[in-house]
Amino acid sequence: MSKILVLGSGGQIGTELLLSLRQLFGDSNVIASDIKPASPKDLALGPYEELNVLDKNKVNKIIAKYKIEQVYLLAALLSATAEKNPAFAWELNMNSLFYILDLAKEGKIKKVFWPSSIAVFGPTTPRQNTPQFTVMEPNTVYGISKQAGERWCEYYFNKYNVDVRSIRYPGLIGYKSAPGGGTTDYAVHIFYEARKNKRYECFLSENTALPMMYMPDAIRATIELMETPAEKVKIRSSYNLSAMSFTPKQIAEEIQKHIPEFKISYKPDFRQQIADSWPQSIDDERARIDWGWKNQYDLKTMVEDMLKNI
Ligand code: AKB
Repeated sequence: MSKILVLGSGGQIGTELLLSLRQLFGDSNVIASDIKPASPKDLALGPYEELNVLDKNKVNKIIAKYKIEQVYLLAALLSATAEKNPAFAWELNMNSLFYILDLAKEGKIKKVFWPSSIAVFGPTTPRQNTPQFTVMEPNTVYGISKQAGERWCEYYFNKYNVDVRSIRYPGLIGYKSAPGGGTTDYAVHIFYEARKNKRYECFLSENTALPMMYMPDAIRATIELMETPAEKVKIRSSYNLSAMSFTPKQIAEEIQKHIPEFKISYKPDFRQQIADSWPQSIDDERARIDWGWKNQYDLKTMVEDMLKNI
């Protein structure tokens, strides 16, 4: 059985991806790793390595120790946090990618997953139904690192035959893990505040439309892409992926159908400018054609499921 390493397994995507991978491939075949020390629960659930992805020697040792064949590299600073610490965001987001791509180039790993984002697009990109191939001039540190990362992934595939696969995630919404440092995080916080306090002050303005996806769809897409035969994965930079698009006002209205007393107010901060530079909706035809991607959740079904579970 091929061994899998999840780097950043304590993060928003990592937490849920780890659960799904272990369900599919067995607890002992999926190694969790995060910069955070293991909790007793982490240790009880399966192999866990405390690891800073910038510690190249330790990354090497863990890959050799478990004879890892596949790596999901999820450790990164997201858009809002990256703006506060540009140099570190660049170091973390880029160097970790190089370490893993180089290990794959040397034949020490067979397959790599690396997450990109809608942040690769910028203010000069067409914002509606943004195509797979289009103008890309990101103006955030996070977006620049993701765009550069995409170019390097494609380069390593073309030059060294590295089997690297990637998705441009939209904003992700789930209840099993907390988001951290993203511009789209409001769409998760809103649920907790709606339940607890019946009100939410949103850091984006009411009509800011952004592409979003429910976490079960995002996790399924990730594993489906990784399990697709290599010859079908035609895009080695990163795939556009889409499920739904909504504004803070629209998600609040959907929540009000279940919690009528819920109130939303708006106080845009620096994240508004980031959101304004991103697409409002995404064309993901290539993912649908190449590896059969299809979302299951829309705004209505996502809100129902979130409120059932939080
Ligand atoms: C963020 O808001 O930074 C992320 C993303 C869209 O990549 N959720």
